Amino acid sequence: MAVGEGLERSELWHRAQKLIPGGVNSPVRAMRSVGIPEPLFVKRASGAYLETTDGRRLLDWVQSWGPLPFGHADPETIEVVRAAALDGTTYGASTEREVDLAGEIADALPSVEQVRLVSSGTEAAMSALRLARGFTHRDRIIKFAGCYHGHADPFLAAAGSGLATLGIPASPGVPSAVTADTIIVDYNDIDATAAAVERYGEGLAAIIVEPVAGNMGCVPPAPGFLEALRALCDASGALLIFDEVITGFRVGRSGAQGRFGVMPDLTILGKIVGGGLPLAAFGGRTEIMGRLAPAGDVYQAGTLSGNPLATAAGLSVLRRLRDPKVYEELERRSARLEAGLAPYGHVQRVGAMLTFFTGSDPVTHFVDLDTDRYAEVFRGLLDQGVYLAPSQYECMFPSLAHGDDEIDRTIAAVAAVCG
Ligand code: HOZ
Repeated sequence: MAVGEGLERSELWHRAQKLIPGGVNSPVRAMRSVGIPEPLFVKRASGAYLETTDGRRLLDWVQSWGPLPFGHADPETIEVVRAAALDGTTYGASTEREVDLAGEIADALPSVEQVRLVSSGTEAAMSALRLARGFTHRDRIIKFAGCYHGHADPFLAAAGSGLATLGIPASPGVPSAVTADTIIVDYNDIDATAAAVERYGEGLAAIIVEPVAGNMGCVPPAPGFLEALRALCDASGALLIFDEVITGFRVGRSGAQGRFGVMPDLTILGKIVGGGLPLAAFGGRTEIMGRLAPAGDVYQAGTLSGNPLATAAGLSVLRRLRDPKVYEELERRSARLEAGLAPYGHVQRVGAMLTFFTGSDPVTHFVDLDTDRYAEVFRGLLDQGVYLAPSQYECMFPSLAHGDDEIDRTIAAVAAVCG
């Protein structure tokens, strides 16, 4: 069936547009920017594949934007979630699994001593920033153009992901006074960051960064960039915040901080820590985290925080990620994909996250990408049953469910479309 056909899908889309703004519950799901008027509606998913309501089986490289190192409907995750649900879906009170999950995170991430669990990456980023401001008694932050830290007000300036895709430089509804304290610098530009710290350093609460950018396409940190941020924070008294929502447990068990050997003061986590259920976290040294209420006076809370189903899923996944063979295999498969795609564009990869750029130039910071060409390639691949993110500003997320067959089939499809 050709892309866009299917009565059920059109009916659904019609209804969705009436009932849901723009027809979608998160802007990155819309496909207009790749020239497809109606987004896919997913019926079910398993392993590396999605099945849509109009009966298509798609080889899925989006994988819910990153939380699934073992692929969709991973049997062990399903089993622990089912078992957890039988004991109740939420208590609004403490559980043993929350403590175990915090322990698993602290054990994996070298910079983290204490963890607070929340429900989304946006919430984690927003809370980490409040904590950094409360701890330092300062307001300003430096953020990098093209990095995306969820949709809380202070971060909606020159943000990547859906804002880059839709060309929304700054969102109405965000008070200008809030973003006035957000200083924007180009990713990987050490001199510009140093100049910003020089200028605003006294009032600087934090530098926040995706240690591998995943929301302007996959953009690795230049050699020395993360180290320079660490040194600038140390010199100015600002906190260094790594947003590891995408990189955490993906580019290695110890995240980007372990992979690149640079320790932040605070770490934001999401996606994989929840094993595919809504859970995120932020953590750091006890000295800083201890300022959170009720231990301290920086307020942060959540009814569903540490949800028993989500902690069950997260624990099941994180415990299996203790096995180094998982990362060796993710690395091998991702490298195979990278090598196969490289002749047809420009591939940037760190561990199991990569972007196939349809242009040929290396991407080192946020730039306007050739979205028209990407849209053509996206549609060509979808016609062949291969589903990439509906935006050039996002990543592909290999999992252990993507075997060599899936990888080779994708390379062949790209060769047919781009060759
Ligand atoms: N980080 C994800 C996309 N880059 C977020 C998914 C969403 O916004 O729905």
